[in-house]
Amino acid sequence: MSIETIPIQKDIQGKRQADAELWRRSLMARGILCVNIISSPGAGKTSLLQAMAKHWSGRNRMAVLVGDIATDRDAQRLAPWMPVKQLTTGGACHLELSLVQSGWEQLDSAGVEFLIIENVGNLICPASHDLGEHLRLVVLSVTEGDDKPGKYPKAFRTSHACVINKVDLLPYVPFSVSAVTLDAHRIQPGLPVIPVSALSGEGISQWCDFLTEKRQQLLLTAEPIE
Ligand SMILES: Nc1nc2c(ncn2[C@@H]2O[C@H](COP(=O)(O)OP(=O)(O)OP(=O)(O)O)[C@@H](O)[C@H]2O)c(=O)[nH]1
Ligand SMILES: [Mg+2]
Repeated sequence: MSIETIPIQKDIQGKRQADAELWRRSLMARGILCVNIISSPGAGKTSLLQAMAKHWSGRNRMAVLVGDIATDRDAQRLAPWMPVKQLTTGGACHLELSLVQSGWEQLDSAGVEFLIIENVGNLICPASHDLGEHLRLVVLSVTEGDDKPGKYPKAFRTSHACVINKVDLLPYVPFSVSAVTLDAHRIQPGLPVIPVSALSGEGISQWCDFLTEKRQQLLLTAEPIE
C-alpha cells in the first residue's frame, strides 16, 4: 500500500494564537480586563468569584464565563451575583477560544470591566490554551499540598498570579505557604502569590486591589500585561 502525504499548508497553532491576540486587543480597547482562572477541581474558583462579588458589592462590574464538562451548577451559584454563562465542554478538559467567544455573545456585557473565565478544573490542559486573557490566575488550595508548582510547572510558568486559597484550613493541614512560594518562584521568579480564604474573606481585598490595579495598568498603557 502506498502512502500519500497531503500538505495542509495551514499553521493551525499560529492562527489560534492570532485569534487570541485579536480578541485580547478588542477586549482591551473596550476597557475590559479578561482573567482566565485555572486550578485543579475544587480549589475554590467559583467560591473566589463569589467572595469577589461580595467584596466589590457592585462597585466593579464583572461578568463570568464558567467552564465545566457537565452541569450548570457553577452558573447557578454565581447567577445571583453577576451576569454568567455556563460553558459545557461535553468532556473536553479545557475551554477553547471559540466557545468563550460564543458565550460572550450571549452575556449581558453592558458596562463590564472584568470578564472572568473559570476554566475546567485541572492544572494541565488549560495551561496550554490561550483564551485571549490579559491575566492568567492559577489557584492552589492548601488541601492539595505544597508540592504542586514543581509538578505542574506550565500552569505556574504561564500564569501572572497565584492565589493560595483556603488559608483558614492552615492550622489543620500540612502546607507551607513559604515552601509553595519558593517552589513557584523556582519556576517563575517574582510570580505574585496572594494567600486568601474565599470562605472567611481573608486576603480577598488584596486580591481585588491587585486586579483593579492591573486593569488600571491595562487602560493606561494599552499594552498586554507582562
Ligand atoms: N474551608 C474552605 N473551604 C473552601 C474555601 N473555598 C472554597 N471552599 C470549599 O471548597 C469546595 C470547592 O469549592 P468550589 O468553589 O466549588 O471550587 P471550584 O474550583 O470552583 O471547583 P470546580 O469548578 O469543580 O473545579 C466547596 O465545598 C467550597 O465550599 C475556603 O477558602 N475555605
Ligand atoms: Mg467551580
